[in-house]
Amino acid sequence: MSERNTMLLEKQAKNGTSKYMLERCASVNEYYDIAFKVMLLGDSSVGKTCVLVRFKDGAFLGGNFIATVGIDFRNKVVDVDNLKVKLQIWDTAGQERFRSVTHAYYRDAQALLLLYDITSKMSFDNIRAWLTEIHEYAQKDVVIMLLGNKADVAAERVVKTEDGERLAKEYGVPFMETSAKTGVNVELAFLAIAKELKHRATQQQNEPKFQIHDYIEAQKHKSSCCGHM
Ligand SMILES: Nc1nc2c(ncn2[C@@H]2O[C@H](COP(=O)(O)OP(=O)(O)O)[C@@H](O)[C@H]2O)c(=O)[nH]1
Ligand SMILES: [Mg+2]
Repeated sequence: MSERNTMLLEKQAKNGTSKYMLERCASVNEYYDIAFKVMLLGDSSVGKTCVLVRFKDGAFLGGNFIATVGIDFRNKVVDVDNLKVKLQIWDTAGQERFRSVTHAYYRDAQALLLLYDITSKMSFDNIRAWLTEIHEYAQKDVVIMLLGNKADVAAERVVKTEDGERLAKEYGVPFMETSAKTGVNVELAFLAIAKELKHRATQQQNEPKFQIHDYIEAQKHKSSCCGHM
């Protein structure tokens, strides 16, 4: 969210006029009602850049390794109920994980997508370190989601789905396996985040809370009946 939007939000919160702001903004010809900052985190080469490109452009950057230089972001507007939600998705370079520069970036992120590669035990083992970092530096109410990426490469899998599920349960975060190559669950991951953030921002007191875990489970089952990893 821009500095101006943050200021507006704070002002409204002080005035007690509204829990959220509906500001119609035009950005590169695309209108949105509300915007959120989302960050992709995880070790180098787990597929963060590919997942972002898959979501943003519906394509897969196969073959060569696309070195992410520093930190970069892409915007995508999605429809949630009747609102246009802009996700500003920040892509990071994994090798910077213990550098203070990355911390500064996710301090103001509303959601974090934490990725590991199902063909890399090391990237999975590092998730705990990532979560420790996140709990130290991110906002207290940040939405976290764990993603086991490269679900398409079954032959080289070394991290079982159950292991991912167990770890996610331990930390109380939603989990799913994704593939930037086939696209499986990529849109669902971002949509679930967008829905959760939108509901948090606009929820009235008497409204039932949005259940991100239930939503994901329902959608996963829907797609698993006919989808392929
Ligand atoms: N098979 C497969 N390869 C992937 C997938 N996602 C990324 N890759 C490959 O993994 C490598 C690293 O991806 P990249 O997005 O650059 O990782 P990052 O360092 O986390 O941004 C590249 O060669 C990608 O083509 C996926 O879902 N399936
Ligand atoms: Mg990258």
